[in-house]
Amino acid sequence: MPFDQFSIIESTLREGEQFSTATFTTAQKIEIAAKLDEFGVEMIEMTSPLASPQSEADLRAITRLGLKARILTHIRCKREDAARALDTGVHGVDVVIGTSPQLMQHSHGKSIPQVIDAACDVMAYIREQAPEVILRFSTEDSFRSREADLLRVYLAVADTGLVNRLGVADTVGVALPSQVAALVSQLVRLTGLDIEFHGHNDSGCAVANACAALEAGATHVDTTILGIGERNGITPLGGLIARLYTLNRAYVRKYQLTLLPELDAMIARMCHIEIPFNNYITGSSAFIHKAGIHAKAVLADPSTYEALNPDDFGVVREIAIGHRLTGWNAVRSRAHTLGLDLPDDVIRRVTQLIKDRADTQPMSLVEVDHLLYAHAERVG
Ligand code: HCA
Ligand code: CU
Repeated sequence: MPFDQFSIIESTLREGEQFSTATFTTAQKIEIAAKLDEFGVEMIEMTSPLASPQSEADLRAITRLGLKARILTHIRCKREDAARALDTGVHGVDVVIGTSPQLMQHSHGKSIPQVIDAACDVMAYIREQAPEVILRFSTEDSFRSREADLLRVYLAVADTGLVNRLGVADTVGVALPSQVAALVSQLVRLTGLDIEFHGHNDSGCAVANACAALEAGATHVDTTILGIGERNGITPLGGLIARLYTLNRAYVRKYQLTLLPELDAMIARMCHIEIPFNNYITGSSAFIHKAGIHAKAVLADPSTYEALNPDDFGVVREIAIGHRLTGWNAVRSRAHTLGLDLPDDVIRRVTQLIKDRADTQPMSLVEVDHLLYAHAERVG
C-alpha cells in the first residue's frame, strides 16, 4: 500500500517562511525544528543559505542539532547555490527550476534544452562534491507546464542516475487530484524514483492533491504547520494527518499526534494569526457537536459523528447545550456531569426553558448550569 511508506517533508522553515507574516528568529526556528522532530516528521526543509546571512547561520545551526529528521535546503538550479548549500553540511538538497511557459519566460528565461543542461550540470556537480547527500530535482509550476516538456526534463534528470527523488509542484494551486494522480503515476512508472508532491491551496485542493499523489505512488509530501506559505499556503500538516487518519489510523501512528495542537498554536503565536475556527483537528469548532440529534448520538457513541477521535490528538470534544437546537439528552448529560440527579420530566422542562430563552439569544454554559442547579434545589 502506498500510504504505508510515505515521508513528510516539513517545509514550515522554507515555504512557511514565505508566508506574509512569518519572520522566524533563530530561537524560534530551533523551537519549530525541535517540535517537528519530536512529532516525527522525517525531513525538515529550510530556506536557502543564499537568502540572507542569518538564513545560512540558522541552516548550519539546525543541521548541527543532531535531530532525527534529515535537514534539507532548497535552492535554484545553479552551481553557485549548490556550492553554498553543500558548504553548510546539510543532509539534503532540493533543487528546483520552472518549466511552465510563464516561468520560462518571466523567471529564468531558459528554453527546455537549456533547463535540461542546467539541471544535469547541477546534479552532476552536487554528486561529485557530496556523494552521500540526499538529492532531489523538482520542476516548478509542473501543472501548467507542457506535458512533453515535463517528461523530457524529468527523464533526462532521471537518466543521469544521480538523484534520489523527483518533485512535482502545484505552484499556483490549480491541479485537480486526477491530474496529480496521472502525473505522479506516470513518473513512478517511467523512472522508478521516489516522488515528492508539493501543492499550494489557492483553489482548496492541497490536501486532496497530496492524498491523490500518495495514492498514485508518491513517497514524499510537503507540508507546513497550519499550511502557511506563499499566498494562502500549501498542504497543512494537520490536514494531511486528518486525511490519512480517516483512511486508516495506522498510516499516521508513527507520528506523535498529541503534539499537533502545540504545533499549530506555536505557529499561530509566532505569525500573529489565529488558528482558523474550521482548522483540521485544532480549530475551535472541530469537535463541537450542536444539534440535539447529533448530541444524543455522540453521547451514546462518539463515532456516530466523529471520523477523528479527539483523544488521539489531545483535544476535547464539546457538546453545545445553550441553544435553540438543543435536546434533552445533552441537558441530561450536563446534569450528570454536574452531579445532579434530576428526574426526566425536570430535564425535559429545563430543555424547553433553554429552547425558549435561547430562541432570542444563545445561553452560556454557566447560565445553563444555573438553570440546572435551580431546578435541582426545587426538586431536592
Ligand atoms: C518556490 C516555489 C515552490 C517550490 C516547490 C518545490 C513551488 O517558492 O520556490 O521545490 O517543490 O511551489 O513551486 O515552493
Ligand atoms: Cu511552494
